[in-house]
Order: sequence, then structure tokens, then C-alpha cells
Amino acid sequence: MGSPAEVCSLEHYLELPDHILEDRLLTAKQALGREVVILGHHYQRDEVIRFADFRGDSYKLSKEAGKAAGRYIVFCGVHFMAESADILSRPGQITVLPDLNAGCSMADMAEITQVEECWEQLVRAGMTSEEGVGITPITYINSTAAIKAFVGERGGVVCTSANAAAAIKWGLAKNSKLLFVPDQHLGRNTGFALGIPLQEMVVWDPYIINGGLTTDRLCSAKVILWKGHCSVHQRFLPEHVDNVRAKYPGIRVIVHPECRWEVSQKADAVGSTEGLLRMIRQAPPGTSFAVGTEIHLVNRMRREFAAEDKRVITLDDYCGCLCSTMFRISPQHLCWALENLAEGHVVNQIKVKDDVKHWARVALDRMLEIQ
Ligand code: CIZ
Ligand code: SF4
Repeated sequence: MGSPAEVCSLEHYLELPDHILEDRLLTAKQALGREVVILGHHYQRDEVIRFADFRGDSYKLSKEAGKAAGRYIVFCGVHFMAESADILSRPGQITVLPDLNAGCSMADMAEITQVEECWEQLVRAGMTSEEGVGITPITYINSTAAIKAFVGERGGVVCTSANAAAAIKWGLAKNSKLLFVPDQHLGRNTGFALGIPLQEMVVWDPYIINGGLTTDRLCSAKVILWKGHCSVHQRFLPEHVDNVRAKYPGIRVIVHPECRWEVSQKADAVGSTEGLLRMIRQAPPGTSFAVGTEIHLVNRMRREFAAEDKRVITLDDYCGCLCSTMFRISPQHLCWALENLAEGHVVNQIKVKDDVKHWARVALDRMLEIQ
């Protein structure tokens, strides 16, 4: 390990080539021992995920964060995931995000002030009380801690793509209407699969007065979808499904629910990252899949399932869709974070404010109860 001065300088690490980092990463991880748990999201690159103690989707990793025994949780993922880990961790535990620039463009599409304004309009239209009698607010985990707290305080819940259907059913058992933030596609795909007609789902545009909706339209809707999306999954198009089917007859097309509705309708199945993995795992040898989700996961699926004689390609047959913010977590950033922790310096701590934590935790705990 380098001198303390070197340990503190991120710039120094950014110049290091990948191949010399492996030993240093292993050494730092060993030095920290049980004091650290490294959580790695499925969309992380191989050079990073190989150091994860647990890999998974937000749902699985949130559970691991809640169970982590050591002092440090190093989250190789994006900002909202590290926030959730901090909220679910025990007092005194420290959550670290190796690069603070690892955000999520979808989470950025909903700001707490915009959600508050939307809710005020819904209250004014007589659709709900301030406390959430009338509409159940649901936020996808890809949102800020402040929005999770907002939802928790109003009787709502956080969902992930793995339990969105259960969360929607839960929300509709409480109230006849839902506000679903921030991913319109996850909300629409899941709502439609549960039998809610498209006409009963409206899109709230936070940049237009009254969400761009007449009061009649708003009041007649069952689900109010926030106008947000994932720019990575948005790139999968219906013609990709047609092209891949024409090129590889018999191939199974499976896509993530962040993909647009037209793509999900053409696919054979829709699932969260854990769901997509399960579908491939359970398929008989010889099956081929075109998968519509982030390219690092698809490439890993291709390699790991080749041994079972299953073929996996990306749905976008050309280059695949990369989440550039997940990609920000590099082995250099991870090494910098771990070596600093091993030297007793906490870097890039993610700390959610106490007043936000309480209600955000309520909403996350409800999420973990809903399967
Ligand atoms: O929930 C997650 O981790 C995300 C962002 C996608 C998925 O389906 O796992
Ligand atoms: Fe956010 Fe999309 Fe990246 Fe997931 S893939 S972290 S939703 S930008």
C-alpha cells in the first residue's frame, strides 16, 4: 500500500493501469476484513464486480445492506442505491460510494419540490388528502431519499423492478388511485400487465402547469405516471425486437420493464435484472436469448451461461446500451476508497439527513415486506 499522502489523492489512482490494481484491491480488502462489505450492482463492470461480496439488484442489495455486520458498506452502484444502504444500515455504519458522480439520470428527472407541487395539485383537485387518503404514492427505488421520505410519510411505498407488481397491488388495496414516480415505463408496463388499461394511466409532466393534464383527465385516471425514463433502456426500440427475431428465428426476447411499452409488448417476457437472470437460468440448454438491459450484465450473462449451452446476445444487435453513470465506478475509484478506509480515512461517505431518514426508512421497510 502507498504512503498516506498517496492514499489520499484520487488523481494519483486515476493514473494507475487496471492490471496493477488487482493485487492492491485484494490487499486492501483483506486488510479491512469483516469491517467492510462490498455490494455490487449487476450493471457494474467486471473489473469492479469481481470484488463484490454480494452482487444483485437494488432489492437484494438493500437487504444485504440491512444485514451488513461490519463498519463500512462500499456500494458499487449509483447514488440512490448508496443512500438506500445508508438508510437501511445500523447507526454508526458508514456507506461509501467510490465515485460521487455515479448518479442516475432517471432519478434526476424527479426533484422533491416538483413532487411536492404535483401532490399539492392532487390535493387541490380533491383527489387525495395531504396524508394520502385517496392516492397511494409509490416511488421506484431510483429516486432521491427525500422523495422516498415524502412517499413514506403519505402512506406510500418504495418499489424496485423486482416487486413493482406487488407494490402496485398493495397501493391499490389502500386507495383506488396511484401516483407512480419517476419511471413512467415501469409504472405503465407493470400496471398494464395487472390489467389496468392504458387510457386509465396518464402522464404527469413536471415542466408543464398542472402536469399538462386537465382536471377531468386527472380525476378520471387510476394511475398518474411521472414523466421520467431511463435513457439507457429507452434506446431499445420495437424494431430491434423485429430484427432480432428475423435474424435468429426461435430466439426468446426478454426485456427490462424500464423499456418502453411498445418494446415490452413485443417481448416474450419482461423482468427485473434478477428476473431476467432467473429466466435464463431456468431455460433448457440450447435456448437463445436476446436481452434488453444494460450491456455489462448482458455480456456477463453471455459468458456465464455459455457453459450451459445457452446463447445470450443484446437486443440491440449492434453495440448494446451502457449505463455511463454505473460505469463511473472504476477499479481505480474502488481502490482509492478501500485503501483510504484501510488507512482510517473515510472518503465519499453518503449520509442521508436524519429528518429524511425516518420516513424514507418507513417506505423502504414497506418495500422489503412486499415480495
Ligand atoms: O432494481 C435495480 O437494481 C435496477 C436499477 C434494475 C433491476 O432490475 O435490477
Ligand atoms: Fe439509472 Fe438507467 Fe443507469 Fe439504471 S440503467 S442507473 S435507471 S440511468
